[in-house]
Amino acid sequence: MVTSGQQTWLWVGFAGMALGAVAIFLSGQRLRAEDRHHPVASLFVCLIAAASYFAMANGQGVVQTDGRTVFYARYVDWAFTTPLLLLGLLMVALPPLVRGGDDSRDRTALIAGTLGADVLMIVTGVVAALTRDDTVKYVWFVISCGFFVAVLALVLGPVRAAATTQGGGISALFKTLVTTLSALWFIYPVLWLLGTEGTGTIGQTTEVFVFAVIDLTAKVGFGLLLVTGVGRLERRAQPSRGESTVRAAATA
Ligand code: RET
Repeated sequence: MVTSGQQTWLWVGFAGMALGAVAIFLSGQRLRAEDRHHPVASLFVCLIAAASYFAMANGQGVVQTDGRTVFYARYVDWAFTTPLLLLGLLMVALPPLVRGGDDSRDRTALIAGTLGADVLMIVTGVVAALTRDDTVKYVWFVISCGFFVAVLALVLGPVRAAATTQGGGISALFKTLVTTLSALWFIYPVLWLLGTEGTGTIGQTTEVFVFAVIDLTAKVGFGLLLVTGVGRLERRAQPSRGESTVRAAATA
């Protein structure tokens, strides 16, 4: 059951995501046209989450399994928003292509690997949340954690290596973004274990509240950090007309 206390936090989540979408859109409008691809992923992250919070606040996307309340709407949200968050990060990290087709195939493989592992992390996570048998549930949880490790390994390995080959400005922005992202993403499996999906150590209202706070930070906070970071880089790199900031900063 969704209590009225939980509903309040879900409405706060909805309002925060909707306002976040407006804020990201407006800060995106202040970027040069050549750099306005950066806010797109972050904008849709907030819009998708706003839809998910709206559903949950109205009692939708929730099921009772084994006497536990599972908000499966969260996983629908995450299945789309976590790949988009990663795409936003990759758009900053990956340098402009130089060897046309060959580079672009390598790039596509890296993106496919990162997003593929991420989607599997969420899908196996929702299966874990909906499993009644405890042993099977924790096996799914461990499988999901394995995909989480794969995402982190790709982001902190080849993606970080690509970012550091670019100018100091881009690698500094990447460092800020990747530190924020990894610190926040670690909270999700911990909260899952402590919440109703896992051990039920913390109450459901606390869980709904903490999820709303980290969701807002990981989506709106991360999006604003990315867009304002690109804006700062834009002023420093002074790209020429028609040239993106990432390209100018990489060749500076
Ligand atoms: C689950 C449970 C199973 C184990 C793991 C999980 C990881 C979830 C993550 C979610 C990130 C969500 C974000 C949402 C947007 O703001 C599915 C909780 C590893 C990392 C960043």
